Amino acid sequence: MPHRSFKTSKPKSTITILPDLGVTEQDFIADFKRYYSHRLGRDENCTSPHYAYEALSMAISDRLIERWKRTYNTYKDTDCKRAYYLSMEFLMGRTLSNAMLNLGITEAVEQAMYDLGLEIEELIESEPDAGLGNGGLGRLAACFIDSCATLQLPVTGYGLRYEYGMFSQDIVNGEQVEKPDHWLRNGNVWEIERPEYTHRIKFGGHTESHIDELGNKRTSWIDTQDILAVPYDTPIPGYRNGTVNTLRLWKATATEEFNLQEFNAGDYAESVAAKNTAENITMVLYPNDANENGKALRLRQQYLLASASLQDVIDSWVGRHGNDFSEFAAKNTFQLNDTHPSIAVAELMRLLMDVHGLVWGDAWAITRKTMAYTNHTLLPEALERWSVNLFKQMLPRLMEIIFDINAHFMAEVSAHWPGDIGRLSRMSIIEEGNEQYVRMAYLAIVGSYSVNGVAALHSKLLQQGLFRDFYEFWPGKFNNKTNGVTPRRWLAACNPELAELITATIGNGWLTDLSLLKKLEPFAEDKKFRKRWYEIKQGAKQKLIDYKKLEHDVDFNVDAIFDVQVKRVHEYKRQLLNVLHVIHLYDRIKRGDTANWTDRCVLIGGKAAPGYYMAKKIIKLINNVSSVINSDPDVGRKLKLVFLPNYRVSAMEKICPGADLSEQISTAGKEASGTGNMKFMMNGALTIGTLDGANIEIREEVGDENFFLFGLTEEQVEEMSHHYDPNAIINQDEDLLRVIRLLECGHFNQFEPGLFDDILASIKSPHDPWMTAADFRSFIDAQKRVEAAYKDQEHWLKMSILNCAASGKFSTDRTITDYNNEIWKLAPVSIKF
Ligand code: B1H
Repeated sequence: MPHRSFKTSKPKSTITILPDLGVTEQDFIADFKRYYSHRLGRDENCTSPHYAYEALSMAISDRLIERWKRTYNTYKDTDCKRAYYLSMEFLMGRTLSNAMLNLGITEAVEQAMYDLGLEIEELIESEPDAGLGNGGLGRLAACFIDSCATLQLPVTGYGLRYEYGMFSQDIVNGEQVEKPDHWLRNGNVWEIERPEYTHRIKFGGHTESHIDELGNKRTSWIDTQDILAVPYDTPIPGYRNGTVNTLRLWKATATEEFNLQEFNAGDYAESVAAKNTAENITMVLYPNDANENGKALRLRQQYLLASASLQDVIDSWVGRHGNDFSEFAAKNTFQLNDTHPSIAVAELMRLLMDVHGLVWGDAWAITRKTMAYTNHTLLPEALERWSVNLFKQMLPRLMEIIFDINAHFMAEVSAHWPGDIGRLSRMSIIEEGNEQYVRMAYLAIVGSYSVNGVAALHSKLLQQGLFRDFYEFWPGKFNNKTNGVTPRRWLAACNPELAELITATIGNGWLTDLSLLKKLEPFAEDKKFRKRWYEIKQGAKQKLIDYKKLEHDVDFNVDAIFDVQVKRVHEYKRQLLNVLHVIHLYDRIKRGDTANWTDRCVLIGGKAAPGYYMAKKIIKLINNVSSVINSDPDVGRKLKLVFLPNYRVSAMEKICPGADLSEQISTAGKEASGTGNMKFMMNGALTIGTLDGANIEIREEVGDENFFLFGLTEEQVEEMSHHYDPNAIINQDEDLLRVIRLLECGHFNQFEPGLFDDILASIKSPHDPWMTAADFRSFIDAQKRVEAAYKDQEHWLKMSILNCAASGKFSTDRTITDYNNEIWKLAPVSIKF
């Protein structure tokens, strides 16, 4: 590690080179130095780049503050309609390079740091990821708030400030080992604590009712154990437009009077220790992607988010309008990111009635015009249900309100379908049985004016399947909003070379209007352009090799197809099918069947939920197959398989520019949308995929000839599930049979007998919901088409360019514009700067 000695000589340029920040390079450098030495107390003896990263981030965030305050006050003063994105997850990743890009100062800061003898890259790398999310759902929230700021929409993100984010993944002996992610260990220079907006959150206790002087029933929720929610704000700058929106994350803390009794009894240490109970609530992110877990602490988290955020919005409303809520629904809308914050429906009712004195009818009318719900999954195991008993104990007042909402709703349903008992029990928010449960999705639907899915197929399946009764009742409530990703982070920032080529070719309008990428289409025919495209892709592949070489002792081959599957590990995403293909390729090499071979490097990365047995087995399988293949001299450069440990946002920023082939191979009907598929496409990878989620729309945009389609359709999956016979399929397919035999004879687990028996059993089970065997043949054939296509480099490059050119639809700017036009209806607010 070099010593940090800052050059004192004048920078090369003395003109104002940070116009977007209204500061000269000299002033900026002076700020940086002041922070480094006076605030952080470091000098040239400090070898860690971390403090230079912090000083730089402070200098940049200083310049954001003015605009942030102006944005905040403009929204307040103009009393414009506002939206609030309620989400248990915001998977932000790193902030520094994104902030520089959106402020338009990347090159200038790079130069300034260079003049100081610092490598900007090293500083960027020393920032920890803010991993406050599991995967696609959390990253979508992060992309959404970037687009909202860029579109100048008054939208605030509300979430939780987990002390520990998504665990960090180690691979030990081929197995996943989870390590806690204490991302706040070194502080967080981007956040500002705002204790003045602290709110009190109630838990436990009981309710008491009385009739008020007007004859209305009034309820108090008393003898509660309260905790406090303290907000921490992070600025969310729009792309070079002066808007700086807010992400407000709640941290749970103990109230002052917490356990006063024990304190007075002399149990000082015990009472202070009891603070932990309160602070535990926001201690850790639950690492279950697409799986409900039913833990009481999770319900506490959900309620804290809903209650603190709603109180925040209502307090600010009352500050401007007093107790007059007649315009509240016209001026405020809440988007619920899945059912995780959907208790907000009941909490808004409680606050309006119990705290602000509205009667049921008025409160219900407001709630139903204020809430909007997005569903992100059809998987039954991910649908949230909370035990009524748990609810009653933890949140007795909320449980009463939910029963009341349900009673009103059941009356509406029976008025519409008199005597249809079956429908009543199917649609009830309360699931009856040995134990009663609250169906959170139904609560969200009943309490919202809009319900959307996240890709066309997914929204259709919601309407025809999972939410069919509700769709028949309220067809107008249902709509689709196909997901997207922000092109600032996922093209401009992560792939600057490609971004520069695009800008040099079609101008820079694409950064805020991604449909302009269409203009690249004719350049697919331009040989010089293709050559440049090729060089950039190869450069990105080389960079990826260099980055990964540190961790792996693998002899990579930059001319091989880089075949990439990175996402959470889940059976429905079928990393297993990918491995079966790799084993098949290995088998071909061993058999000598390598005529017309195309070299391939398969990269797989992703985390398994800590309690997900099969997902962890699949990781172990990938690693075992990898060590056999990579060390076999017969295989050599023809084939490599590498597991990329600790996949996260900052890893994807390095991976997606270097991918040739994007694996989107979920069982049709199971992946709601996918968003990694969009990042790869934007960066010029071709997709091999099923007709699932947003793959369908990707293929529509780019054309079938530029997409490698395979597999059963959703209808075929559904139809085949009634008579699925994987053993017959295996026995009729020589290649699959050989793969299965290799697994059965323990070829990849020579010293660990029986290790993969459960995986084999799942493939052979007639009840395998993921139908891995059914899609094997079609997958292998599609991969053969990939190999042939890759051999024709010029043609492959054309397809790569056309994929990027056709990716315009998948910008979250388009997604958010759709949310705004069809759901929120906010007017953009321009902020002078
Ligand atoms: C998605 C989740 C999810 N769908 C439960 N559902 C969670 C469910 O902590 N939990 O309990 C966390 C996450 N995540 C993903 O959302 C879909 O699988 C993707 O297909 C989709 O692209 C993404 C964004 O819409």
